[in-house]
Amino acid sequence: MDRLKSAALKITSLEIQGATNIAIYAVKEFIAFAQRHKDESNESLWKDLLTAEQVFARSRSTEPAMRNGLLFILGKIKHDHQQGIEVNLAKMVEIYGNEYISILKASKSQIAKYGARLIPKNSSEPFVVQTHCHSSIVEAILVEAKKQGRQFKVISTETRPFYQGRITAKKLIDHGIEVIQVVDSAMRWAARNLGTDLIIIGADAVTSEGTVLNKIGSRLLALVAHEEHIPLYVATPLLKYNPGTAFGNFEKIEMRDTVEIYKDWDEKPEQLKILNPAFETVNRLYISGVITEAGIFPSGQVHSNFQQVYPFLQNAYQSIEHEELEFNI
Ligand code: RUB
Repeated sequence: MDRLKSAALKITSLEIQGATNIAIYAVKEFIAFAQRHKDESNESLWKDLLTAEQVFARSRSTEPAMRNGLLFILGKIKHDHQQGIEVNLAKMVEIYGNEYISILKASKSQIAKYGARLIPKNSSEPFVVQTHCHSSIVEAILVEAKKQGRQFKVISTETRPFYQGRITAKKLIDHGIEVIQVVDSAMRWAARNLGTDLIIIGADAVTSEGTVLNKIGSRLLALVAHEEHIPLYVATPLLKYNPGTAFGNFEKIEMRDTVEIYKDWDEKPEQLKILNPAFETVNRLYISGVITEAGIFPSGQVHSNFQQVYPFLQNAYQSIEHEELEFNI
């Protein structure tokens, strides 16, 4: 369990960042945990898997793609058990874990293809795409568009306090894409003065009402998009959907340690209160569409598309919720 806890700490500390990377990393560590398990009995491993799931779920809130991954594995195993299929538990964690990772990776490639089409092939004016933070899915769209020969440049925000915008800038420049970086508070100025044509952001979570949760500053960018009449798209696999929101559960917004903000400020007054919310909500009214593996549509349709594409996950969530004592997830 100690190795699993240090893996979870890498998520908490942002050594592993971005919802998709976090989900893939957590699932791989979950598989490794099952394989390291000394006790041969399925009962004891099952109990420890439930604890391991909780360790990851608490490593960062606002990460349904990670939680859905663990639910996918546990739900499939439970389903097999109910069908009377007796299995080697560690092996099944590996099989279902790898299946989830494959689904997530395939979604990313599909989204990259759909999203790239939003950037015109032969634009007479230089096309400008603006983004915020670092989203590996947005990055995949832009890299795909570049591969297809589409001409554009990118405006990226620094994204304080962790400067994930630098990851975006570095990765895009490595692919030969022109990037202009601005401080977060210049996002409106940049949209207006640098001629932003399209805004694409990632997502950490999507609710049943079509609200998107993403890095703090995303709502601000959405308001800029609204004011400047710029289309704003959210690039997200359906697996970021939190099925619990359809039953009245809230997706929590992670509040991070305030030291991340003032660590290099020696003269911070003792009495000063600092807050460090990691994410914020973007109302569906500000979203032109979500770019998903099932196509591009309004964010309010994520719930029904999730049910259609991943009925197993929707059912697993419901059955597990009703059997909390037996399967406390
Ligand atoms: C990252 C962030 C990203 C989403 C989507 O925040 O908000 O936009 O996680 O990422 P943090 P992806 O750096 O705090 O994790 O598209 O890679 O899933």
